[in-house]
Amino acid sequence: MQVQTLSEVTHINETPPQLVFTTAEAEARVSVYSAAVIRIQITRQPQEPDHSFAVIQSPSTDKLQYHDDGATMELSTSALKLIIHKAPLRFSFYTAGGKPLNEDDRRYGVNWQGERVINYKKLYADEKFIGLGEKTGPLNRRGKHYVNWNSDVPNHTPESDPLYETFPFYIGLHDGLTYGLFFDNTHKSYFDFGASTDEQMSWFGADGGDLNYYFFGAQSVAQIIQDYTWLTGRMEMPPLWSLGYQQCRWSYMSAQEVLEVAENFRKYQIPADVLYCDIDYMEDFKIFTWNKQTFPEPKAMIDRLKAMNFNLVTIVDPGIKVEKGYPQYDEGVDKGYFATYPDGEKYIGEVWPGRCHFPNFFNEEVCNWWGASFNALTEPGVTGFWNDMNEPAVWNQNMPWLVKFGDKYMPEVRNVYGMEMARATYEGTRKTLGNQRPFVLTRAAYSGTQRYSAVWTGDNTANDEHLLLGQRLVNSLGVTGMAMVGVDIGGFSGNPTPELMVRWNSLGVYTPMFRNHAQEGTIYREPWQWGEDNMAIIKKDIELRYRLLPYIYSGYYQSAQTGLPLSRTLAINYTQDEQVYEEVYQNEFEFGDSMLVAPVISTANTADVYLPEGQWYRFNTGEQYAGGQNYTVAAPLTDLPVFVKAGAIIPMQGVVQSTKDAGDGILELHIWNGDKENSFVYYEDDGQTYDYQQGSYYKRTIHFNPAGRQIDLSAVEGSYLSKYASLKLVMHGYDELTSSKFNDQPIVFNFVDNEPQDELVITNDKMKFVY
Ligand code: MIG
Repeated sequence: MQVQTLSEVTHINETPPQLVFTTAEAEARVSVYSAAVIRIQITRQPQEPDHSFAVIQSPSTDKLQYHDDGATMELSTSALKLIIHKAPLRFSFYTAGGKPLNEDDRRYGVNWQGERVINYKKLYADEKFIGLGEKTGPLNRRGKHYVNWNSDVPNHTPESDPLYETFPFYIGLHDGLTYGLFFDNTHKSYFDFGASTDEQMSWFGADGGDLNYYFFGAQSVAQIIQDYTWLTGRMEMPPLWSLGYQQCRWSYMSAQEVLEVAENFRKYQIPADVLYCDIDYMEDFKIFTWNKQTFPEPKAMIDRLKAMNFNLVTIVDPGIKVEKGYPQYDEGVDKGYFATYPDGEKYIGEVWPGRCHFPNFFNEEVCNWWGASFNALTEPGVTGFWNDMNEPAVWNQNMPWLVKFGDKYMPEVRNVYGMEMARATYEGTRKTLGNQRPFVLTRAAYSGTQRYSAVWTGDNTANDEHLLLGQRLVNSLGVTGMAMVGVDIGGFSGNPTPELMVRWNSLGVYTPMFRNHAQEGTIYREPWQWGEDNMAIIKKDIELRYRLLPYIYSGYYQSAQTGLPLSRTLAINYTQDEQVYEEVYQNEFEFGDSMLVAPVISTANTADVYLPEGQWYRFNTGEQYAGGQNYTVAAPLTDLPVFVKAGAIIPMQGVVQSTKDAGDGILELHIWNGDKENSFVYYEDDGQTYDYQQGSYYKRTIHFNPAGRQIDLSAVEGSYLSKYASLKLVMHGYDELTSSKFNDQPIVFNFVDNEPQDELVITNDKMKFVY
């Protein structure tokens, strides 16, 4: 094997927007994307046209600021300093103030081992690492090694690696500083945070391709996430219905069964919005078909679901059954749309339908064809599209490395196949659904997938370890830009105990996507399968999810604007607090701006929780806690430990049975007493179309000013009319409040905890309360 280490610079050339450093074996190109985002691309290949599946920005065209000091060159922006050592060529990043953030290992720097390329970095004594998306293991990934190679891993454990998705982006933390690094390379890749190097180095690399990375130098984790999602894109507003409760199963076997499930939700008055058809709705698992015996009239079924305010999501797998007369097969063969061996023979792998071909989603024409096929689903009224098996999975997992997708060999593009399928699905269904927002859910993904799809974490297991693991995966995916994430609530394989089902459902309330799903052969999981007492708890929790939707939807607006996820590991906002990385506390997360949730296993009825700095209230009891401390708190199955920050502003609504219910038209504005000012951006739109992109939204800032004993609602922006006509203020943590002023007119209040005052008519103008 030939091993090479990047050697000394022989030539430097500025070809805007790049600085190009030539060495005997390679070329290194440095470009600035923004003050805090610098790209380094080191290649031994002749320059190819620049292409990325993830990145949607281009380098800045501002003149590069640098000076040559002989042995080094210094490139600077307002946020970063990059010192380029010339002999040998090594890169060191510093803050603008000159503090070291990230430095190449001086001995090995960038190194090739055959086609494999690795970048060795200095490991700082106190350095921690978070990120990499869907990765098992602890919140702090120091001392761990990870591989990215999208894989179908049923029955994975809390240590299994790799799983289904690739997000080669991490955030490093040391000396009170923060940086991010996105290694944009779709080959099989590796991240090693000081495992097996006797604390000498951290490193990342891939089996092929360029050493191509983006360095983020913002000095807060939240800002790094914003910068990373600026570079790779943010989610759109999801359809509101997808934020309601979702009930899935492998499989509801007939239209009749689907309808019965829907009827039961309405009969028991358990709110729900979404039902799923897993693979058995198809004819012989042929994608874009319906089983004529069991789903004879899909449109009639979906019409009845619609009448009950349900949306339907159907599954699609990439494998197209080899069968003459099946239109997707015939057309795909005719037009050469499938993956092949190098001699052009079509690759065959076995999956659910038997022998299958696999669409080449790296070709736009194939994507358009795939997208148009969704007519078979959208015509009868399907609005959600679940992309499974797109790692791509084939039985035994051994798709040969020889397989080609167009001119790309499988090892080069495997990690991005699922994302491209999700993109084709999203773009196709956006066309067929007109102005309606499609809901796309994918199992395999790569950085940037947030632009097209939600993800779920694959086939988990019905036990407490997976409940906790699932939360860490959700939190970690949030760091890498995936805001819309779910886990199979209850656990996919195995049977949950009733306690686990109840507990996991209560955590589902605070999961960005709230979906209950189960493997074939397991016991039924619907809320009424658990006995009356358990059903009552499950129902109450699902009702709470619906009560919180105004807060959650506004939270998604924030995600769409900034890339900040709804479920936030405490490492995002309490980065320098050592406690948040402790094993007992590492699963805790903030849900939106104002809530903190501590996941608890089903067999415990107390929980050790850590509350970071500040003042906190228990959401359900109003009990107050001083932050910066740990507590053992009660955690009965009826009350997951959830806390709200002093000063919290949480808009809620009354219980509705689905997101399409008109409700009572009352918006509740809950405020928790505290001594710090706070504000919250409230957002609403029609929840289903793209009209919001044309200004049809309703947005206002709610401001809480405890010193002035005042609450202000700014004037409304946007042309959408709120569905709420009146407002109830609910003040928590105050003694009785009886008199106050509304828009300078005295009014009589009687609003203590959960005892709102009379309703006030909401106007679009500024509103002011003084208490
Ligand atoms: O080989 O469609 O992860 O959610 O229920 C299993 C059947 C295929 C795997 C998915 C799971 C889904 C199941 N699928």
